[in-house]
Amino acid sequence: MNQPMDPTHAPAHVKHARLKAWVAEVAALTEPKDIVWCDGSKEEADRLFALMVEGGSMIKLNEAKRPNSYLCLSDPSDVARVEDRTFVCTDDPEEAGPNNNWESPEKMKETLRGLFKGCMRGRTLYVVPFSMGPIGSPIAHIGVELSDSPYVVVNMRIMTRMGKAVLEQLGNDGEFVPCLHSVGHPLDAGQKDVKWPCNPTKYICHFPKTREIWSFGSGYGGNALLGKKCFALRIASTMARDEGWLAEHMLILGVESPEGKKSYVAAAFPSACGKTNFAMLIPPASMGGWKVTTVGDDIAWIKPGKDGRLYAINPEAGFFGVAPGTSEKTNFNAMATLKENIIFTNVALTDDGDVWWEGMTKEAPAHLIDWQGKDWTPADGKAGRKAAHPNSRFTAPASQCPSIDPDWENPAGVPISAFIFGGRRSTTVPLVFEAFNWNFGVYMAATLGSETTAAAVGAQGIVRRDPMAMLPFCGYHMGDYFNHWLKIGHQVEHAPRIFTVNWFRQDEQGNFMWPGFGENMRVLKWVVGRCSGQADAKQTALGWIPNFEDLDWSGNEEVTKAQFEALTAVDTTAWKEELKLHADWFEKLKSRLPKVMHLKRELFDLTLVD
Ligand code: TSX
Ligand code: MN
Repeated sequence: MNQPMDPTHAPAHVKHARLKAWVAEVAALTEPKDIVWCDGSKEEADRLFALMVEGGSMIKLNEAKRPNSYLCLSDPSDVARVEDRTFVCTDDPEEAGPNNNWESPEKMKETLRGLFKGCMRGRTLYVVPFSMGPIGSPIAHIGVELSDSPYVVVNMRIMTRMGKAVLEQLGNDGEFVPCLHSVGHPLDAGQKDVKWPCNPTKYICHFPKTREIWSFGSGYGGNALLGKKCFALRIASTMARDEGWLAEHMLILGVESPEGKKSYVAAAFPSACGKTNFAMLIPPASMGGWKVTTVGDDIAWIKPGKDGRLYAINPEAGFFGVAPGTSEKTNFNAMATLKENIIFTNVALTDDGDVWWEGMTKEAPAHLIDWQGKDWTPADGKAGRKAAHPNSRFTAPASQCPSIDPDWENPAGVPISAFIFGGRRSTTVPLVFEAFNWNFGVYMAATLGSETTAAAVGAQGIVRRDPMAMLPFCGYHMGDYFNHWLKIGHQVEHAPRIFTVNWFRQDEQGNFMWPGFGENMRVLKWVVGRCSGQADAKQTALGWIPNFEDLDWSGNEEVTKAQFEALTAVDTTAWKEELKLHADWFEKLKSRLPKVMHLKRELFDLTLVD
């Protein structure tokens, strides 16, 4: 007897009825010409790269200079996440909070069904099963992305654990987050494809109650690689709230002492603070064998362990990093990671088939093809035209990073000793301080701010509040999120200590007062020293601040004691002004702001005396 034809084209080994039913439903809606279930193999990726090279949407780089690597140039209209087109769809708008765009799930689904109707005509629908975190880890979760973009497939293969092994883990009835994506550019019979298909109408939509993601119209980054910001942060943050864990916009790094004692810290920084550089920091050799290892550069999933500590995994398997500014000087380990098996997006192409971006080398090559496919020379650079887009990216396997931690794929995660919150602040915020207690640490994180990088010398940017660096990524009301943080700290027996750092304090002339980069190891050593009771500090209104003698200065040639005093000074007048800004900020979240936040602010104000 003939079997009825499976409309999903699922391989015989796929027995997950719910998954197959969903794929069939999406295929009926979007009308693709074909359905391909991705196995995650190298052969599959090679086929897709060949397809994209043939279609003109990818350039294969010089095999001798950059083996197995590709360059992709996007449409100039599709170069970044679209925050104004990003929605959290809850029954009650108050649940989404002032930090999210809101629409009702019913109304949004209706709009989206209209847009997705027939949107994959003439294209292949790829079924991309992926695990956020090591497959089978108790901290990991699975998603399945349905996308009509082969660019998404090859990026997801680097950024997540993707393919057959994930389907096996899912079994017949495993839980997964359905992630539906289309570039929104159907091809009618005979119609030629464009290099970067997308749609001027864009919607990046999250449905926390049903744990679904629908993304339409963009092929770029966090709009399209749905495991990252959409799942691992926006959906996962609501899962974490409901289940008692944390999904954070944090790097995870290991600090190893010369004696081999290992500690792990997780750190949150708003954009343009050098988060990936910090995750891959190389300590000064003069510090005598201190080492930093990388667990992750962007996202941490953190769950309480049986021993009362918090354990973190990096849910990702790759780095989707900003290219401009990355050099052997600023991030040697990143440059080493980028040697092969890389997808570059919107950087410039050199005449010998390699890549270049602003800040990669001191001198630009004499000729380039810029990110828009046009000829570029250093004269264009001087006239202000960038060769690489400022948000151009590399997609790189984490396993290739020289500083990758031996336990980066440990399914149990790594124990976190400290949380670090940092922003770009030219004034007011000292180099480093430790909060007196958990609640005060949460207050500091909730009021975290960063300055927009000002063009003029000495000019101060405006401070944008970005609590826990989560403002664009928290899938629910920020006030509830602060409350969740307060709760977690009191639920776990050994909560991490909380620190604030600022690498960007400036003197009156507008010079950075701290050398930063590898020198940040001196601060990091003090942080882990505090956690193990081995580092001293003085008490201030802000919290515990190191005395000059409390940092390891071996080999230091840059920072004098006087400079350090200025770097760590608590400017009472500036903090009085800062607290007024905190009050303005809290006003925006007042409907759900925990009372503890107000109380901490008032207490802080009373403590600030000259
Ligand atoms: O990434 C940075 N880090 C963290 C590194 C582990 N950057 C780059 C930020 C842009 C994304 C920094 N920039 C850091 C820093 O610690 N500090 C600064 C500021 C700074 C810039 C240049 C110098 C010193 C400080 N010095 C010279 O250029 C010689
Ligand atoms: Mn990020």
